Amino acid sequence: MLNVLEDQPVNPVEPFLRTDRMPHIWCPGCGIGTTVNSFARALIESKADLNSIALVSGIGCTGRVAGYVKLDSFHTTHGRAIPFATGLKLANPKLNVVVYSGDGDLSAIGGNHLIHAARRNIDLKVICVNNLIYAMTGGQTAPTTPGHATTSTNPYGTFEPAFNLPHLVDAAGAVYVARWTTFHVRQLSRAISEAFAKRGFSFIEVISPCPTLYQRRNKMGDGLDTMKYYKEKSKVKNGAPTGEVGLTLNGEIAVGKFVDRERPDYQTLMRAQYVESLGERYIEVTGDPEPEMECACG
Ligand SMILES: Cc1ncc(C[n+]2csc(CCOP(=O)(O)OP(=O)(O)O)c2C)c(N)n1
Ligand code: SF4
Ligand SMILES: [Mg+2]
Repeated sequence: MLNVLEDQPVNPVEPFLRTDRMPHIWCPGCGIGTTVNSFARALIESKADLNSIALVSGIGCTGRVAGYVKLDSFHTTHGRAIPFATGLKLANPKLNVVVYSGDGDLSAIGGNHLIHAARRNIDLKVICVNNLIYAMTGGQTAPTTPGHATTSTNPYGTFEPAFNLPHLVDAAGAVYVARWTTFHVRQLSRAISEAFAKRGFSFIEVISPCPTLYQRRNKMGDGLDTMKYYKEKSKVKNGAPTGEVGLTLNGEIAVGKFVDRERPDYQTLMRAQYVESLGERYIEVTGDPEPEMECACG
């Protein structure tokens, strides 16, 4: 007899998820789950060794990703995903460390860590889900909110100049910088695979809808309306100067790979410096387990 449940095809992304944690907390039409789908597909395409990956999130709706992926994952404090990830990478250089967090977590409270990790060229792959607000806490204005947008803290419209995140991390020294939207699922997967193949600080911004707060307050419709909006407004501009890709309330969304360059990463520079200064006295941190110590007491 046909067992309908057992004969259901398994979604290729399912093995990468902690399905026991479902249903997830994200609202209908939210873009965060779409980004996780692209991330899982990038893991499949890049044939990444899942045991070598650690994923670190901060706090926010996006920060919940750490709880849903079936990887070694860490849900850290607000704004501290990058320093936590930096510690992981330094202690175990063989790890592929992914930071997966929101625009507020990474560029507001965590903004200082973001620019210094880019400057130092720490080997991290940062995926920033940019829904243009602090969603989890009620849709407050973030450093990424475009001028004139309405938020819970600016009900008459924002007037602060917003961060252009690709420009910020480019200027600070990131070696790979791309932006896609949740409409561009394949391009996003490819960008994540490329970041996995790159050594140094990679930053992928994903413009993503928050239909519950940002889209609703700005009369932009639901999740599907936003997909149509992204399709209509996006323009692929690979290699565009990042100073020219800032976002506005209803203007063009420049997407593409903006930066792809080579620069020695933090650990390469650290090793060279210590070898020069200490010679044979330098003992490299490998992340391998310490050899068993013999007990002096016999
Ligand atoms: C130290 C501290 N300050 C403030 C908060 C409240 N808080 C939680 S999430 C968040 C904003 C998250 O925004 P974002 O990173 O953009 O994530 P989103 O929810 O939009 O995905 C804030 C301010 C907190 N948890 N800890
Ligand atoms: S509040 Fe916004 S960002 Fe958070 S889960 Fe709902 S739609 Fe997504
Ligand atoms: Mg946000």
